[in-house]
Amino acid sequence: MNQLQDTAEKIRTMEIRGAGRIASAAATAIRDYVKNLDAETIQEFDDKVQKAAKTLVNTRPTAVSLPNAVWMSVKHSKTNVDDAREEIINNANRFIKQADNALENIGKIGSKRIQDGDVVMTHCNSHAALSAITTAFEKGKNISVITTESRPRKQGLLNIKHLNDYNIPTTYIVDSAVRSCMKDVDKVIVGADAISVNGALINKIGTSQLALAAHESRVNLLVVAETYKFSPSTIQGEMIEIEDRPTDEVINPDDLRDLPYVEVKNPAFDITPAEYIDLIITDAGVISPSMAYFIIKEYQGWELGDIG
Ligand code: RI2
Repeated sequence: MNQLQDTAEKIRTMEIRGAGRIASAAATAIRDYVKNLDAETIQEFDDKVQKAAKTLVNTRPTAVSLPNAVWMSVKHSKTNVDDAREEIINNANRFIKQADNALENIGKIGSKRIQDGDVVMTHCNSHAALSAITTAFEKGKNISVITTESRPRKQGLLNIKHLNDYNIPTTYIVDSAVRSCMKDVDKVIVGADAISVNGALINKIGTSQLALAAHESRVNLLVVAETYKFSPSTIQGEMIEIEDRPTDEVINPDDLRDLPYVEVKNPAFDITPAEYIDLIITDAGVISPSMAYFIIKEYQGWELGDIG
């Protein structure tokens, strides 16, 4: 359990971050946990696995890739401990491989939507969005990128390092320069923490104002999302919880001393309605936001009528 707790802590503190990375790290933690799990009965085994699963799922509430990865991994149909252990290990390994393949497929598919000469704007640090961008560049498309800083955690710094390693010309801007710079942009490409059944995108705070600015300028907004980032429970009417992170990520608490009337908020994500999204690039292919239900049904096995 120590190793699993360690992974949980790293996800909570964002040492491990990015919706896809979180999911694979959680599946790995579950797999390694069950490998050496002592249990006399299947009931004891299941109880311990459920507890471990909840520890991981409770670390960050928004990225649906996390519960999807965990519940896909721990689901088993066996009645004895050794068979259940084996099934969970296989499930987790399958998920990890699927996630790796998904990034590669997204690169191949997404790169076709980027044209030679494009200036692409991106926000936060999405491995899926970067996969499409770097694959397009590797195919010989002469592109450049504008990346936001992405306050408060400044994931834009990860983008400039990654893109620089690929020799891709990149411009770094503060988040509030998004609208001002939109006149230079051919398309906006962002990742996803979750996509709900109505095709809405939940992604890093600031994505929705980027989407508004793109919409106003008639610039296409492309979302890049693996099929495991679609939220099945939204079929049942569940809302995706927006994570509120510690306010010391935004401002030094010392600066608030003697300011008793000041409150600081740090919502980590926001919601972009489907009408601002031109298409969603998944590892299964390109879809319109209105096809989110199809992905949930075909790739996660949930459908209308499953009311919980
Ligand atoms: P990939 C990140 O969340 C960003 O919001 C990013 O757009 C999204 O996950 C998807 O990232 P955070 O962990 O899975 O930085 O594409 O809060 O890497």
